[in-house]
Amino acid sequence: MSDTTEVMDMRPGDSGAAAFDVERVRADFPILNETVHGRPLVFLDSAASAQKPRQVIDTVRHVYEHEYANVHRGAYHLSERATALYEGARDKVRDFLNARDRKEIIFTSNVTEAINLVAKSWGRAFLEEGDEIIISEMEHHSNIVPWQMLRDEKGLTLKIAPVSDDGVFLLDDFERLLTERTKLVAITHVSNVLGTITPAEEIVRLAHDAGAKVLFDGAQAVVHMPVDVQALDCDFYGFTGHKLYGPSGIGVLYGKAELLDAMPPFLGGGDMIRSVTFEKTTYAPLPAKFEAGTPPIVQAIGLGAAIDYVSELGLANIAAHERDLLTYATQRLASVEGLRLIGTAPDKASVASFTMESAHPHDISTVIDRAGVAIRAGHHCAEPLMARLGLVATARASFGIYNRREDADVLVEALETVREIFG
Ligand code: 7TS
Repeated sequence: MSDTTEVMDMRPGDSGAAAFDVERVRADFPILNETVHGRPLVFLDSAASAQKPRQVIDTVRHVYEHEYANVHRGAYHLSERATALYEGARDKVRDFLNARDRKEIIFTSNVTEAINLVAKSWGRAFLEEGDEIIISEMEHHSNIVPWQMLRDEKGLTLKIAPVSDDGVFLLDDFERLLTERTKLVAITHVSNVLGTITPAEEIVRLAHDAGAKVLFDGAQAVVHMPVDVQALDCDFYGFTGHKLYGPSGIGVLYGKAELLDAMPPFLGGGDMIRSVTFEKTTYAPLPAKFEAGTPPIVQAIGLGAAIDYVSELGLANIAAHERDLLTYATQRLASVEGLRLIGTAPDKASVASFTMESAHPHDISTVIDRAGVAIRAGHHCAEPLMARLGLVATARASFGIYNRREDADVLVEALETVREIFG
């Protein structure tokens, strides 16, 4: 974060990230022309699901109108074209994550399914009673529940790495949890509630030194910063398309080839087999082994278009733009009397959770909706984190590529109305 003097000098019209033309970006998102209760939409809930640029919408429409058929099946022109587009999207994801090989990219329906795939396939095959898995206090339910289910099925131990009151991942405490029985560390790369960017490189180094594999839930990370799975050296990495300005219904699991090769299939059915008789089935090689049934064809192609879109903007430019927004919004929010920011780690993505003395987060959200401002209120599918922080809910404003400083101003103005109503 910039120093205070710089922050105090900021004005709404300033461009903090020169390489980034936010107005040009905004022009690509048709939904930003909507009005809500007669007011221009101020969308601050991209952490739940991001809006889609024209380039993604047009791609999806074009495929349905001109290039749609089932993939990997037909020896006819249209099916071959759809297959080329679908497999082309896999190449884009490979590039985006800098995976070594395209067969390390498995399409799923979302990150939840990606994590479940690892739990149900790798976990069932390779973990034994008494083995340990470490997650953290700030996980989304989708990186908690699959491991609890596996724990109960196999007699494992689930250990919880703590975070500090301000939302910092406590690396020393994490290190102390590692033992020779630790087989997996499954941690979020960016917290959806606190915005904390976890120290991924150090987590991998410590976990690998202890002989454990590492999975990152990258749902909130890939949207805010460049991710290189080879540089990270993580074993699994999952993300979800709809937060990355792509369609819903598509997610990605990256896994190191040697691990995915050794893992049994997750779901059985068409497309994942080499041959089937009633006595015995042999399985297709990667990545098909993990893609049973007709996949989310157009969603994957749409994700490819979203990756093209953010790559053209540049993930480093996006990160700089959002850092500027977070700094500005943090300073503006701090001016609201009775408002408490939840999650103030120094290394943080553009997510601002807060509570207000006078109003419940649901009331905050309902009141500011009247001003056209969309935020999320609730436990954010992170109930254990809420319990750890002694809260039942927070209000959360999350900033994406199309947000500008004015959005933070409208938010703060609307929060002043909340204060007037609730005292
Ligand atoms: N992991 C993290 C860190 C998330 O933020 C989310 C969604 C998920 C996993 C699940 O993603 P899905 O696409 O599989 O559903 N988070 C949120 C949120 O913060 N508000 O709504 C959804």
